[in-house]
Amino acid sequence: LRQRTKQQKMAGRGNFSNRLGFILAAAGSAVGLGNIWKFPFEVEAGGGAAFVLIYLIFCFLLCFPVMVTEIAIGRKTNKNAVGAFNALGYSKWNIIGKMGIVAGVVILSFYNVVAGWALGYFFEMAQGNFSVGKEFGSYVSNISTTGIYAVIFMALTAFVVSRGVSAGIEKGAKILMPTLIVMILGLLAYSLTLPNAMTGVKYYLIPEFGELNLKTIGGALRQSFFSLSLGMGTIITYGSYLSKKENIISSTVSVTLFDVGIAFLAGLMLFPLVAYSTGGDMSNIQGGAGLIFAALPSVFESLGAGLGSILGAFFFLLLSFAALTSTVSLLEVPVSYVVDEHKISRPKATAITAGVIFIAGLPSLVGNGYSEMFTSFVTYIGAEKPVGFMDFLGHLADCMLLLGGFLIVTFAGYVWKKENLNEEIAIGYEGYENSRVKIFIGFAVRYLCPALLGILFVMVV
Ligand code: VAL
Repeated sequence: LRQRTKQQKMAGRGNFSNRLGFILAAAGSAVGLGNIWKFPFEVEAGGGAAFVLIYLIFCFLLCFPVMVTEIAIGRKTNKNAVGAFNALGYSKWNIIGKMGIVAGVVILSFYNVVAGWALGYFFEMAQGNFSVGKEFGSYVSNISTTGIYAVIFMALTAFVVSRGVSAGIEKGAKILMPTLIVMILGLLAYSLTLPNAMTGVKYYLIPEFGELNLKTIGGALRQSFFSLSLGMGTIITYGSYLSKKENIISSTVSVTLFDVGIAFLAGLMLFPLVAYSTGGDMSNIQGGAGLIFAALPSVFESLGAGLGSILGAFFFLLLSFAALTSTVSLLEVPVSYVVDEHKISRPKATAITAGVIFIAGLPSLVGNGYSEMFTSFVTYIGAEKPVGFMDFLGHLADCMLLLGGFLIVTFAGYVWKKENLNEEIAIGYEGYENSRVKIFIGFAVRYLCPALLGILFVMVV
């Protein structure tokens, strides 16, 4: 009998135990390096609040219907990103799922490297070694250190995923997400008390509409898809573990608000810290990827060795937690595919996929100064200098996410048909039939999203 239960357990795909479990896991996927590391410097480059405004519009107008569709397709079929399209009877369209898996794998390959830096910085800060910021370039090119942290991070991710949906992913999110919120709020409250904090807040929030152009609008669109984990198979997969009792619309609203809220708070926490360390002079702050890894350590140093070390360690631990719930969701996409389609046990599938993705991440690992070839990998037409392998993959993935988003709404609107989509959403949502949101979703998947995403895709990639 015990043998049989074990077999049944292996065949079963698992489920989130309740709505909160799903929301925390999906929000855990969404909230990640994208929010705390990328969002603030995108805002800074894109004209402050003007960028935030466009970003919010994209999240609620374009990403919202995409997320609803992804969850509905996953839940309807209880299948992985590829199997879902087969189960609906449209196996030709499973190309959307395949592209999602590839995008998820590509992202995880380099994301894990950056997550490893965050973990490494945690230990550096804890030891009071603030010089890593100034030596950021040599830190990331030293692959014997960054390589070890990348291995550790992938192993942690694999550990959570191998435990399954409720005992691994959900449990992890239930511990890490509340901790993350408390940490962000604590650090935010502290940073707002520092001298020149308001200069930082103003710098962050006063809109400069002059800085809005096609490039920054494209940046906002890419950021919204990346941050909400759309087009990478994750939300379809997590949706497949969601119970029929739950309301897809309100779950999507919660996840979106969670993601947008954390990104916003991360910026609000960061810029006062930066303003404090520069004495309120914001004319010369370092943007880009270095905003956190290169600039923050000296911010913490300026708070004094004891306090700086505690707060610095605290910050990079927070960043590592945020990254972990995201890497877990990214690894779950191929694992769920391998478990469903190839009937391999979850622990084995996890070990194999994590190993392969780690190896795929090696060019990103060495492409930050160690290997000349991968550090200056390609020069885009019209660009001044070459970008590294990691940036190249980031760009490639962004294109895939937008294309995936475009294709999935088009699929739902014209192939699977909005009636079927609505039928799935109505389960778990009393009164959906006569609601305005139903009219919006129908309009969005047929006209709004395909048209806008199609146009923007051509304009910004
Ligand atoms: N959405 C996450 C992030 O913003 C990952 C999964 C890309 O970091």
